[in-house]
Amino acid sequence: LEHPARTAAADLTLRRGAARVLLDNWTGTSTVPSRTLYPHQWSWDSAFIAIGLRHLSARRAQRELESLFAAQWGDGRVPHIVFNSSVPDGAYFPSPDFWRTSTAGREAGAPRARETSGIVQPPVHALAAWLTHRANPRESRRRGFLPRLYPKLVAWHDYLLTARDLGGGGLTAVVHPWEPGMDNSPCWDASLARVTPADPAGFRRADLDHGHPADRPTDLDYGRYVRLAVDYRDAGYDDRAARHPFALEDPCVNALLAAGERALAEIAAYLGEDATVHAARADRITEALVARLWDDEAGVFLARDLVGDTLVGERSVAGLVPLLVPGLPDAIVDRLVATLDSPAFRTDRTALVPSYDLTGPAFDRTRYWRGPAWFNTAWLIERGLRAHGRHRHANRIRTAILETAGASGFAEYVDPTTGEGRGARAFSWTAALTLDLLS
Ligand code: 9WN
Repeated sequence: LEHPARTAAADLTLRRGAARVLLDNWTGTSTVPSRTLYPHQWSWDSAFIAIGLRHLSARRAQRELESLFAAQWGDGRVPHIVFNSSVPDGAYFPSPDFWRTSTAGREAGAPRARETSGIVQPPVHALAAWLTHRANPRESRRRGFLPRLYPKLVAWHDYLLTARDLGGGGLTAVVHPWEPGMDNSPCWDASLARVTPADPAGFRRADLDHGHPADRPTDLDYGRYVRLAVDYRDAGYDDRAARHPFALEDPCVNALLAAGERALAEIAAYLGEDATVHAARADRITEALVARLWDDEAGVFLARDLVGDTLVGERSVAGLVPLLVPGLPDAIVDRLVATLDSPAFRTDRTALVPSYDLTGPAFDRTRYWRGPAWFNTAWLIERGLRAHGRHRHANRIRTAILETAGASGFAEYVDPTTGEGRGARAFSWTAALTLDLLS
């Protein structure tokens, strides 16, 4: 009744296709985002994947998160990639011999027996853990899932809110464009312009073996990504010692942290631990998000560049994701919904939200995070709209996710003006979040 355009038969076919992707991409302990482009374990991918996988196998979904947290560092950080040692070095760049975390990250508590990256990704994990638990509380209890994971989730959030509160305003900062998970967003352009790119002769991009150059970041972007990562590595991944020429507060990352603290409050209450500390933290992050990143004129949250202490005047999907945060002031929710409905973020072709302002100067309909619509951000916004009672808007996005995921073969992202798939196919979080919306 809610979605008259879709039939039960279409949903069943879609569910089977999504399940197939997740089964094919499972390695035995975790799920690769893509067999071709991303043959290791990624941090926020694993969280989204668990959210879908819980409907197929609660046990696998738990293991997805457990395998990621098994590579957590002593200082609490959860690395953005956990490398699979059986995959050849040349299959993905940058590989373990670039990050060298088991040696360079020793002071910061990097695992000695595993290779990982040294940077982080958005904290979707507490939410994923709570949703995974709720999918099958008996299996969760039997395996002691939450009692084992809870202290690790707390240490992870502690890292983000202490070592990474570089602005001192109660928000967490990203120090590399790979950290917010939206690598080449126009929001980073001005900050990245200050970074001297590394010599392109010093590295080889494996992504171009599988991805079309027009759909991927440029060589100049990569030169800067490499420079920032090498400098961080050479500072021992120590946030006090590192210079951090690139340091920003991102609204999507901080919204996920606030939502994550709400999830931790639920987990703590369930375990009989003190839930009030998490609820208070969620309130504080929400207040800081509004005070430091809300721009009423732009109608979205903006990133704050901590080097110049200025808001970045580019509107991206990251600025709409705070819809996910419970307790956001009503006036801001109204304004965000109006922005979603405006020509900047709404197309006739697909209700999937573009990653960047359709009317903005840097808009590019195929290039990765500079315009294409992604399924994870659409899912987060759908969830946020629903939580704020905006069911009509939420339904429109839900239908678009289902239609576009199926039609594109579970694409990594799509051209928002045509709905055409771009990037990898059989992409795990696209399949996982489709499955979640169907369940
Ligand atoms: C770098 C795995 C990851 C996602 C990111 C997405 C892309 C990597 C890359 O793929 O980034 O981390 O090589 O381009 O931008 O959000 O987690 O799916």
